[in-house]
Amino acid sequence: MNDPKIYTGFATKAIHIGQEPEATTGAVTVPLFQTSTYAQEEIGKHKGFEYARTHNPTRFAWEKNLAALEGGIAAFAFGSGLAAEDSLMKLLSSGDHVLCAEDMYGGTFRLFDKILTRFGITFSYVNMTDLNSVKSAMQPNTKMIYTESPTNPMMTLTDLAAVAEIAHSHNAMMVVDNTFASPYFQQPLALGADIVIHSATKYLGGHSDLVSGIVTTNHQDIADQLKFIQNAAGAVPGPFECWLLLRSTKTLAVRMKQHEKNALAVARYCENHPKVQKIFYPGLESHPQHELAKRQMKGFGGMISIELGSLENAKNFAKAIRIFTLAESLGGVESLVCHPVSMTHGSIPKEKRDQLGVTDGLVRLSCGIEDIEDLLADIEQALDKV
Ligand code: P1T
Repeated sequence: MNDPKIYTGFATKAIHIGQEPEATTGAVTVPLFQTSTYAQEEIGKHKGFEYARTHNPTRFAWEKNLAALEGGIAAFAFGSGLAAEDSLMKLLSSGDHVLCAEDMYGGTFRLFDKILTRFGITFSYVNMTDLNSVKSAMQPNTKMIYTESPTNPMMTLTDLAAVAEIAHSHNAMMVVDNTFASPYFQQPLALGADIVIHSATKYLGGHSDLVSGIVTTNHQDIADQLKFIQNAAGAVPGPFECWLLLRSTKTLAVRMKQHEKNALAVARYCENHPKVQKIFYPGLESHPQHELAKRQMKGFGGMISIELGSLENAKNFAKAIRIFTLAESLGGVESLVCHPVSMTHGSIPKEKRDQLGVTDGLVRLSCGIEDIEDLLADIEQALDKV
């Protein structure tokens, strides 16, 4: 029953790996080990569990599960996506350089630009779609390439295999934030990335009821260092978040299919709507990287950005929309709408935002799994008010 070889499909792995029936009682759901410490029989004699920052069976189950879904050899869970990023940056030292995608979640940029630079790590930002720019931006001390694909919020893709090759030719690590795609649609390790990071707050959690993060790798030396950092720096999640994530991952495959189905219908509707000036969704044939999306992803996900032309138009749309809730975050079963300039990307300098297309009129849609007829009717009436 516990032979991992029988778990071949994604949904089967999600439901079973790390989620084996519990040994003592046979409980089919992994128990919530809500404890900070473990009784020791005598000095130096214990069951392998000493203290819950280091050892927690519920967290171990979630880490094993996610590693299997991404094709990693191990995963390490953290208290948020940003805590995961901060901890993985501790793989680096003062004097190291990181080459980053210029289009990323605003909080990631803020962490790098406002905090980590103070520790002597340098960051530069390039257009990851231009491989020549990536190559020429590599420096002798570049230890890491860091990208998101698709990006938040412009839905730009990185050619993960090609950029991983550039990273490796410079002995640098390739890190991919896979939050938008989820492992159901994209598995960067198989394309050559060395580390995958997630804001598990999003599709992995899937119900807008937790904040968490996770990192996985397919290299033993990196896994050993991450394990050390996770324990030594201590940014671990609580066991309840891990328990919720184990519950959520069981439906990841069915949720992602429905997110994508709804997003594609919303994107096709918006693409032909006169009030929508531009649309960014890799599943549309008109997306400049649609062919790359088909090559490196198994689907296109549930996130769409639309350009409505002005702050006033964006405000009117956000005010009128009813089923989509105006809120930060994404990836939950309920549809959300976000205004990146004022909400998630405020820490990116305005000139940079303008250059990337993160304008006052840009609105980001996280398409949930409600009935598509209701979502389309809601978007129709909200666009009428624009
Ligand atoms: O919020 P947290 O769990 O700490 O994750 C940070 C993060 C990392 N990577 C990406 C791609 C993200 O989108 C995020 C968080 N993003 C939002 C809250 C948002 O609304 O875009």
